[in-house]
Amino acid sequence: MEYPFIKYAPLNFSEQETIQRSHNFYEFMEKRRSVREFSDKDVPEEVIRSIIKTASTAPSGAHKQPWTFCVIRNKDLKSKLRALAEEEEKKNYDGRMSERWLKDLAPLGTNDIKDFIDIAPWIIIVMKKSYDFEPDGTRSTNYYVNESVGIASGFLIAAIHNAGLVTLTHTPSPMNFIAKALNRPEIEKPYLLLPVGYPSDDCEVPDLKRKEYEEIAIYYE
Ligand code: IYR
Repeated sequence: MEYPFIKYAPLNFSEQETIQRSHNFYEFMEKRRSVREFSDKDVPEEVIRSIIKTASTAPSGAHKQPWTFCVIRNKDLKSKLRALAEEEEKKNYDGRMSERWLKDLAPLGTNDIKDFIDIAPWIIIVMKKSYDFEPDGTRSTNYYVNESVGIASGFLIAAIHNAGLVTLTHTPSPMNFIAKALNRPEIEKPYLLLPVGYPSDDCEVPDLKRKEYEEIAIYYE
């Protein structure tokens, strides 16, 4: 693929605006929480479209955009995915996860019941494509696939929060059952399952604290 180069249109905020916007965005993102208790209140399809389009603005290795977003609202398919996810998670919680892992998860109150897959109006499955096919059928390579799809997922989560909705980065593992249930081609592997919707009225989240700035940033002279 050859691209002509075009002039980049800078946003040109004043320094004051830059400072203000960086504060405002932080304050807004700081309110995001992973939620496990969903309402069945519907969300327009238009919203799903724009959040996925936002995710797909993410940078990717050699601009290969190595992702597919599977969008599910069919109740039977959601129930099927929930049953399969719970089957795997039961094995995880009943022995596949180490004692230490279970101990680390205990304060978060997670378990093998994944009712949010049934309840949330939409499920988005982020798929990663380790390789691809050109329109002429020749095989092409993707690069930094985990990094690229991770960044796109971050954009997606931010877009969900921006719309006033909630999600959970659910990783029922192993996740092969999802590709099978959704009839996806061999080139795609499930990366994340995100329920998207509103929190339930009585939704609670653990009162966790985020690391202090001094713990996460190191400056060099
Ligand atoms: N996949 C399991 C377990 C789990 C693992 C981590 I690391 C979490 O932060 C939360 C859950 C589950 O979804 O329950």
